[in-house]
Amino acid sequence: YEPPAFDSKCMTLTQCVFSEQKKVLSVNENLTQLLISIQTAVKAVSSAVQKAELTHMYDMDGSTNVQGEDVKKLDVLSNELFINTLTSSFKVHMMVSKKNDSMIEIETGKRGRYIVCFDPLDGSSNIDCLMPLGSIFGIFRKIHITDETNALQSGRHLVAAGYALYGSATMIVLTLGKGRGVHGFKLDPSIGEFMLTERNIKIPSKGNIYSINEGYSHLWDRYVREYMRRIKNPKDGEPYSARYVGSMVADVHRTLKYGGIFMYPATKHLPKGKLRLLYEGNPMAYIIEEAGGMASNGKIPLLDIQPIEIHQKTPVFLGSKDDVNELVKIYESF
Ligand code: P6P
Repeated sequence: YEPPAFDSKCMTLTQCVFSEQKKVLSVNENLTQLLISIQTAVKAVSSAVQKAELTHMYDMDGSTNVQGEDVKKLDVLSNELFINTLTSSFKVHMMVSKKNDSMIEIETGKRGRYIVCFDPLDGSSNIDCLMPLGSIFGIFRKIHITDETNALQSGRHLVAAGYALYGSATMIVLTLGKGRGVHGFKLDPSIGEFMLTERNIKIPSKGNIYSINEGYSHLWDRYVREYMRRIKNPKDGEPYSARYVGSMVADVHRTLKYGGIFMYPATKHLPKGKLRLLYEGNPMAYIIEEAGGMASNGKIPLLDIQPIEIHQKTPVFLGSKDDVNELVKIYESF
């Protein structure tokens, strides 16, 4: 079954998702309501981020989160906005948030059929210096009675994934998978709608930008060091350029648009890497693969990993297919 191409005549994110749902009548997917709630959360977070300094939301709230990081007030607000809007959609059975130690149950009367794994405000260490921030989400259908296993589905079972980028504009990049492409929607604050601005985004098959925190180069595995040596001192062609914001959504969005490779490898002090599989690695991998790219933990595709713990970490190598493939081949040769 080849789903029809994305309906580019539609204008808003909600109209586009609704028209997509109408096409795939065989599966009574009802993501529209759920994605409306996510849009509401993103609009509210965007507003809070824009006004953070004016509303004294920059400073810490004095606690540390499950990741052991200092919690900023904006972190707390963003998490509550996502939890409350998703709960009030009546479409969510259970959630996993980066900011909550355990999974978030929904009261029985408000439960729906979807599982949402999200990072409500990624890159929050960059809040005070006005670097771009993001939100990341992945959506599964509920499959098991026992809740924990519902969240521990491999990325291949995602039914939708997306991110919001709070930068010079607020944007949602979304895919419903299954060949229906990756699409970009920019928030028009004057009407409060996300408008389709980039249809069927495809990542270049090869790029010339690498994105990694080189401060940890002495802690990388040999295959990563060898890959970096080759792209910085190529036998032929120009060396790659370095770009690293330190905010995953910003670094991945640039990689999606321009090509190249984003890497957060395992290091000696973080043997499983830093990024989390459920709400950072998998949603981004789902988007990148749908855009024609590749996402790996160095050995296997991220989407093939069978999760065993909701906050488990994974090394992340994603971007242009040729670039990620070259890294994986070096891993295999060691
Ligand atoms: P490092 C931000 O804190 C984050 O979780 C991701 O958004 C980003 O890619 C990564 O950590 C940056 O980590 O160790 O380079 O500062």
